[in-house]
Amino acid sequence: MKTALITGITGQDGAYLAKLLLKKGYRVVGLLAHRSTNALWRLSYLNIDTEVEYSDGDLTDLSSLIRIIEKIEPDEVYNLAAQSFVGASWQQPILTSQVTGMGVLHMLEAIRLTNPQIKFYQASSSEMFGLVQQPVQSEETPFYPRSPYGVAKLFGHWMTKNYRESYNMFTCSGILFNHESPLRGLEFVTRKVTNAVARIVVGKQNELRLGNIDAKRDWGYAGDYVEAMWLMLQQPHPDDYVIATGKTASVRDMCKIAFSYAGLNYEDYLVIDPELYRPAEVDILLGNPAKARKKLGWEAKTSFEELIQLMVEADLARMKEK
Ligand code: NAP
Ligand code: F7E
Repeated sequence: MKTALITGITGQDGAYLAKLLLKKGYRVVGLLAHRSTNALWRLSYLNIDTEVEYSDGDLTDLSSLIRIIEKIEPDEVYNLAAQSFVGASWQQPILTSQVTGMGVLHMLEAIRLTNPQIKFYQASSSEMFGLVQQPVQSEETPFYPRSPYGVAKLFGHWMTKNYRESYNMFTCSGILFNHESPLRGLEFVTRKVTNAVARIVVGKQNELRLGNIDAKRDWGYAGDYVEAMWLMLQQPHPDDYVIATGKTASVRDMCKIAFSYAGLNYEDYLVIDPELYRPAEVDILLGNPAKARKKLGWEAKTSFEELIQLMVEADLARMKEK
């Protein structure tokens, strides 16, 4: 039986990845940073909260990472923990750099010092492309991050590559484009919209305030994307891969679809709030997943429309349960 350590186990991807690895027969241990009282809600939603083991630690505390790795002896480490909300990275640039950037180095060092044979996955991001240097972004596209979050991710990305080249360690970076689900945090735009639709339907809300609705993203389903993380660590050689759908849509398109599932017109509820604009925006992202398709046999299975429907339905169901 293989053991996997997942950091960010309480986040969206941590929950879906844990479910996938448990299904594959792994022993799954989650790094638990203990920040909220209801930290395990996503794992409970997927009915796996009691199947995962937990170990207390924090990505900013190298000693906690070394202690955990020595104790649980993982075969694979999936580093998903981060301050992952781009908007907050302007409010907390130093914290974001410490967790999302330096945290990666802490984990790489913890592995190098304990057992450099451990395979390592780093959650890199399309935010590293930022002000895009090519209309379609692949593994070869130059980076130009536009937020403290994107800059921090780029540090982690290059460290992951550097440890592969310096120490011959099995380290992989997945450059994942936006991926969403019913387990997405409420601060991100897709879930903010689908949750608002459900609240409007039951009369708990009568407007939705958004920022730049002309921004475009390559949006996929998180359940599909965690498969790619696992596949990367099963290859004969470590490498970096873009994971995307190859399609892009605007926030406006997404609103239109989400409201229409509930028989509503988004224009009747939307209020543009200049306060929600970001100091520097990533206007458009569009990924080319050809390498992942060819080398990993991976492709996105869920369409954008299916994804938004799934999210609206889940939020409507939650609203009815209350
Ligand atoms: P998420 O839902 O925000 O989860 C982030 C996780 O990191 C949470 O479990 C959080 O724990 C944990 N965390 C934060 N600070 C920590 C610290 N100092 N020590 C240990 N754990 C800490 O993010 P996600 O959407 O699942 O994304 C997973 C990873 O992929 C992140 O690294 C993100 O930046 C990256 N990524 C995401 C996307 C996307 O579209 N979702 C795309 C590209 C890359 P608490 O619950 O206790 O706060
Ligand atoms: O914003 C615009 C906003 O916060 C998407 C993270 O998972 O994906 C995510 O980062 C777009 C932006 O995601 C609101 O300006 C308009 O253009 O949902 P988001 P993100 O910034 O793309 C990448 C790949 C990651 O790695 C990150 O961890 O939507 N937008 N109005 C808004 N966004 C938010 N959040 N809220 C609004 O009211």
